[in-house]
Amino acid sequence: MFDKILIANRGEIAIRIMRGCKELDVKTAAVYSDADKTSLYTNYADEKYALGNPSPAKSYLNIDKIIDIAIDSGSDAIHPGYGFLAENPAFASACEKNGIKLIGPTSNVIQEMGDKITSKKLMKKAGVPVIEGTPDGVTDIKEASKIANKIGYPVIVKASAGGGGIGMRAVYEEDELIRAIESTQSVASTNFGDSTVFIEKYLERPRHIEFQVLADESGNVIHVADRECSIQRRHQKLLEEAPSPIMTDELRNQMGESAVKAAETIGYSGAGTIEFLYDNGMYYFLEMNTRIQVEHPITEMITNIDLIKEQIKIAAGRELTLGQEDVVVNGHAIECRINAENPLADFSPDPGKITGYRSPGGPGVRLDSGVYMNYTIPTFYDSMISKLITYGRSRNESIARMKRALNEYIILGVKTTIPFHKAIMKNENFLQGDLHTHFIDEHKKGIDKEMENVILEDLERVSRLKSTFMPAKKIAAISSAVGSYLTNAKTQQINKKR
Ligand code: MV4
Repeated sequence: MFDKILIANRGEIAIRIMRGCKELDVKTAAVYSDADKTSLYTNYADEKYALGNPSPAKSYLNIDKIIDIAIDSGSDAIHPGYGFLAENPAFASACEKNGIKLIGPTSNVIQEMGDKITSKKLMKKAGVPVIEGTPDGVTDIKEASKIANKIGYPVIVKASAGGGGIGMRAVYEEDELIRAIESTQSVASTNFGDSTVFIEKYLERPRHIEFQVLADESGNVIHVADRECSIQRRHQKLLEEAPSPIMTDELRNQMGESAVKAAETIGYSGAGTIEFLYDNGMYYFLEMNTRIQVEHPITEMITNIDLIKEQIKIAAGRELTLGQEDVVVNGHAIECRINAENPLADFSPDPGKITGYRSPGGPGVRLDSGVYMNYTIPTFYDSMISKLITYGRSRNESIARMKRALNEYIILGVKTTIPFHKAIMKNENFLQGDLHTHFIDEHKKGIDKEMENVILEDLERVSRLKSTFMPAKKIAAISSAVGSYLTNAKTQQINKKR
């Protein structure tokens, strides 16, 4: 086992990784930028090292600096978490060159999976279902038109490099094809320095279902079940659940077998995720993520497997002690991402000081967070405050617990996505498990209306506190904090009602 692991990340995931290290009796080293001097995670580490300048490029993305710190601190491994240097082949190769074990796959595997054309080819060859489309990049418009006609419209033009749906364009008729190709090429070129694009059949309302895999360095591969991640906004996940509401044992065996094949065929090692689009009874490989993901806790809850500890043990060269038969799905888990954003103003970020904080608890509630009362959320990084995870024996129980936990959760000083999640918990389509990747767009009106209702309910709850223990001044402050989500017009309407 490693003696010391450097955690090349910040916030809740740094804490989550350190928790795994503690349980394995491995020492930890944290890195922090000037903006993270007061961040909670640095206190969980045995040692901490300054990165200086808060800009991501100069701190958490600074490969040379992080490698130097790993060497100077005597760390024998680096855990990259998610984002930042996770999935950066240059970073993986720098670790390899310096004899530091990166907790993740090899640089070569990261590179191959980062290129969508390459990964799709590898999967097709391995017999994993892929969406019909051009096998290579398209440059010739005539050729592209011919293929698009053969596939049948709508088609989608995607960039081979990068990810996160950047530049991709759905095309409904031949007339639009040229412009879509040119636009995707141009966006891909600016963003990734690679203008290669490809075309495939466009699925209009698919579900996003992903499989967790674990692979050791001896070639043993298992899948650790599925997650449903269809509720996204501009390719940012907001809420995930495990298992998918549509999952059956049969479908899980089938998709799980494809996921295992996918990992096997590329010689994967570590924890990874195989993303699929599910449409009309069929599923197709979309992308592979070669990192631990934000939403890993829901898988941990339903399988009782500690994915972080498994990652570390695999990187230390141990063989998996879990066989496929040891992965038993039990119950249901939901994760709500609590971000400092105003969900009633296009999810615009609202970083700042947390002036009031009370976290939820009780049966089936897990909260992975990196914040505390009076903490100021820096403006330099993502706006996630915490991940609220609830577990139940059934989907309904996990939903009931999520509703309760969201109502217990008090965050003052910044606007959060809590009202959004409360609205989702009441949405009839969500309750039915009727989900797809355009869920939020399609139900925006209803969700917005429901958010206004829950904010009104919160105001009522605050006003009821008056008769119990809180001074009037405090009540007024909370009341105005809750009301600040709404537009001025709406607030006036509420004030009249009160
Ligand atoms: C698609 C698709 C429909 N048909 N490909 C979005 C991100 C990128 N990784 C791939 N994406 C999509 N690819 C075909 N052929 C729909 C999406 C998509 C999506 C996928 C997963 C989760 C959320 C999404 C939201 C919008 C579009």
